[in-house]
Amino acid sequence: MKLNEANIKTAKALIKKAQRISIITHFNPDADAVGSSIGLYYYLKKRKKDATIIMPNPFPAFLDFFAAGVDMIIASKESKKACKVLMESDLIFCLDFNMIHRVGNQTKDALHDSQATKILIDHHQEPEKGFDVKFSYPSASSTTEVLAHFLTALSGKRAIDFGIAQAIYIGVCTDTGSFSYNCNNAETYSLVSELVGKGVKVDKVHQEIYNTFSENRLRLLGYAIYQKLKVFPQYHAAYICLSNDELRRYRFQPGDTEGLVNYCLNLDGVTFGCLVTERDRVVRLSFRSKSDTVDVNKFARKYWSGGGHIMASGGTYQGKLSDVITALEQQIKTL
Ligand SMILES: [Mn+2]
Repeated sequence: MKLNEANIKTAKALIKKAQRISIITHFNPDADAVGSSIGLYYYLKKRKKDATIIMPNPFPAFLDFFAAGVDMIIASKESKKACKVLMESDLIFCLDFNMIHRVGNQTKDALHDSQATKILIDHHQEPEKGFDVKFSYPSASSTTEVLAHFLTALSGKRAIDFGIAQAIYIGVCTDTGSFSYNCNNAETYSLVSELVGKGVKVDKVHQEIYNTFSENRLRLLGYAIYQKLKVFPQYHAAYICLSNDELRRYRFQPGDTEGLVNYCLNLDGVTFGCLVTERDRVVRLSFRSKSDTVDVNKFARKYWSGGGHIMASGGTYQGKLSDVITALEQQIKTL
């Protein structure tokens, strides 16, 4: 990955002169979103910059092991404060999203209206206008992979210390499903090799991320697969749908359905998987594909005002869960 040199020069100058820097990522932040935010935060702090992380809403508890103790504003809890910080910043880093509204309702207007220069670091396709400097690399495994190249371009390989290396590794590892998709670039493994060289303990990170389920989360997984998986062999599709009531029954916590959609693709012959979850009045949809001929980014954009990547995407719907299911089952027939 060769980052645009003119953009690097611009970013360097912007960081140097910035008095107040904010870092923001997408709503329902995943490990790549949290990892890239924290990695960049450590870098800026080390350079004595005034930097603030704004998380749209709480991140999954399994990320506490490396994110606990990092100061951040949770916009869903302190929206006024979050908006104020955005409006008073002179530089805003936008990480792991490609459209302003992806930061969520609490901060999207402030992010849009803020006079700060906005730098995008991301790997989603077709970022919208509204970012001033773009480091958008859809072929990258993760935003943290782009961030690694960004920091190296700014300050050399020494820029990445252990804390930053671990944050970067977490994004690469989770956004590739532990190196099972989106990871055919030799370059990704060179980066991982360097990260391990910086002290990242791959086994420890995997323990923290994958083997720290609550009992409720594990039982929810069992229930979802046993009772809720619906398979359409003729359309090579499967989906799982979980209502508010069902999630409540298993005392749902953010992150508890992380990775659940991938179980649909465990089925031989199934190339399209979907997880539908109802959260209060919003229905969330996650899509996964394991075939080059099924583009779930297009699917999410076309039907669910969402988007993402060819193999992984998402969308939302304000309305009844039953309406979503009726529509989805029709859409599956067009696959
Ligand atoms: Mn990502």
